[in-house]
Amino acid sequence: MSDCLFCKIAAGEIPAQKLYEDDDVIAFWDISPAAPKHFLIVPKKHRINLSDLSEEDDRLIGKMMRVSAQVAEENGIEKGYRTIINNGADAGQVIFHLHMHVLGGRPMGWPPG
Ligand code: IU
Repeated sequence: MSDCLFCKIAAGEIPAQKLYEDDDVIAFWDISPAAPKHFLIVPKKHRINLSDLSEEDDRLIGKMMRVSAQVAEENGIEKGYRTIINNGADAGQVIFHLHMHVLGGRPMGWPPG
């Protein structure tokens, strides 16, 4: 999508502090971190959120999960990190391109706000 910020980051048109990239996904530090370590896992394909997925995306979601663990380990938070996907405005989604938050480096409360 031409006016989507995360599509532009995925295409390398807008810079980000990249942590991982392959043909399907990109991971980069969140610009406004909510924890000492906070990065995003973003599929390169434009999908709005989980509600926008079809069966053909199953492999992609699996990769997002696996890469989140890999990047968490590479950045020293493998002992405890939280993954969050905000789906829809009521859940706090502000960027309407699917992304998974990965947060670590501090104790996490429950339930989340
Ligand atoms: P949300 O789940 O849509 O609420 O999360 C969007 C995130 O994208 C949020 O944590 C922002 O800080 C983050 N972000 C970013 O990393 N880089 C940007 O240029 C912009 C937002 I705009």
